[in-house]
Amino acid sequence: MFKKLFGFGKKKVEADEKNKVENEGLKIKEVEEKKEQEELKLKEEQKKKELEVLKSKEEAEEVLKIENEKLKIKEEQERKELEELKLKEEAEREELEKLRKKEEETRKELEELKIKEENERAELEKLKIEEENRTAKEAELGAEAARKELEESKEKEGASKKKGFFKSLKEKLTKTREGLFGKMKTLFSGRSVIDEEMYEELEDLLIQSDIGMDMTLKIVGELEKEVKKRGIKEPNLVYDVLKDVMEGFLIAEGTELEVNKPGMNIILVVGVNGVGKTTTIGKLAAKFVKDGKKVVIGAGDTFRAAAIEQLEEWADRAGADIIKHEQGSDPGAVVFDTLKAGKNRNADIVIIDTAGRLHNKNNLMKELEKINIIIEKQAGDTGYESLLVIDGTTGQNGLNQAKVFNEVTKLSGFVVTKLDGTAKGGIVFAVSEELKKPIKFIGVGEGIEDLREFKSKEYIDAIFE
Ligand SMILES: Nc1nc2c(ncn2[C@@H]2O[C@H](COP(=O)(O)OP(=O)(O)O)[C@@H](O)[C@H]2O)c(=O)[nH]1
Ligand SMILES: [Mg+2]
Repeated sequence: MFKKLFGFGKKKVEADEKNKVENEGLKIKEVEEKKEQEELKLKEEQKKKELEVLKSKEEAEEVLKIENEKLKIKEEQERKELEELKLKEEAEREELEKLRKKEEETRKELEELKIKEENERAELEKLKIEEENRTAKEAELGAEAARKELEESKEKEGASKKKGFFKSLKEKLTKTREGLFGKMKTLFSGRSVIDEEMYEELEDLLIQSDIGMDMTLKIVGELEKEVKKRGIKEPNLVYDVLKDVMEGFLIAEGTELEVNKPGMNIILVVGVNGVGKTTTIGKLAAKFVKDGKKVVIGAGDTFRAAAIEQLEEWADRAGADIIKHEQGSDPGAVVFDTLKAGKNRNADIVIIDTAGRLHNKNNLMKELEKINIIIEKQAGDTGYESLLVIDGTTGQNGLNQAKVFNEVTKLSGFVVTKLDGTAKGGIVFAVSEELKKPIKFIGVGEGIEDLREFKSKEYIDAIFE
């Protein structure tokens, strides 16, 4: 039993031992499990932390991204601003360039104006000197010489009366006919074919005869057309075509003076000094008196005493009355008195002489304006002739003077004088072309009969061979 007990006790001890060991193992296991759990927890903790780090990293990245975006926008804005600035700068530069150009233009204009003024001044100076020379010459000549001159021209007049009118005109225009227009005939007859060279040579000749560039080109252009149209092949036949073409360019309408209205007809004569106004008035008056008209002349050139005397001589010869004031008096008053006298004396025609000082365009304009107003008051709606006298020997210069007068007065036509003294009868064409008004008379000498009504065909016949 003891044994049994002992055995049992042994067994119990063994069991207890076993239990103890088992418990020990369980404990260890528990500790191990706890450790494991703790480790897991730690791991989780770590993971969590990592996640958090990741998250904050992501957030930081997001912030960076936004920051970048902002930066980009700012950059874009700056770029745009720069662009705008550039554009503005460009515009400013352009504006500056424009301003500079404008300045340059104004400078040039001013320069041109200065030159023009200088030229005008020189021209006026020249005219003044010319006039002074003429005045001196006139004084020198004196009354005796003037009388002699008149007698001589009376003789001439007698001689020309014996000849027919047409023959006489041809004779008077000998210089022009034998000069350039004569050369033209040789130009055509001296060649065998019609070619460009022929037309070019013709151009040169026409320009030399004072026809002017524009008119020359028109004439030659028309001639080429007409030659083709007529089928002309021989150069010497071109001369006649040229004659027709040139005639066509002369103004044929309104060449007659309108002086046959019932009542008093008024003719105002203007032009630069020395062109032949007074002489033309004398010739005109003689012609009208011969036609049975009562003529009164007004001495509107009050500038020089010699001018008044000269007109008196002409009035005497022509058989016309003259109204004059003292030298230096107001031309407007002379015009007024002349018109009054014309009315009182039942004149058919009143002719008014004027001074032609071109020293100052403004003064001339004012003086002529005043005279025009006085005449207009008298003439009313019937109108009057306003003739500009041009010296045919002065070429382009004469034409330029004519343009000035044409600007300041209402001209009805022209008188071209001294065509007997020039080989350049082409001025007649230039006048027709440039001033677009008819030539009414031409002066072909100093004699009382040396004023011819201008008929284009007669003129052409007289200057062509
Ligand atoms: N050869 C020529 N001389 C002329 C002609 N007309 C006028 N004269 C002369 O030109 C000069 C000036 O003429 P004048 O009538 O005093 O000019 P005005 O100053 O315009 O009045 C005078 O010597 C005239 O004899 C003309 O047709 N032929
Ligand atoms: Mg005169």
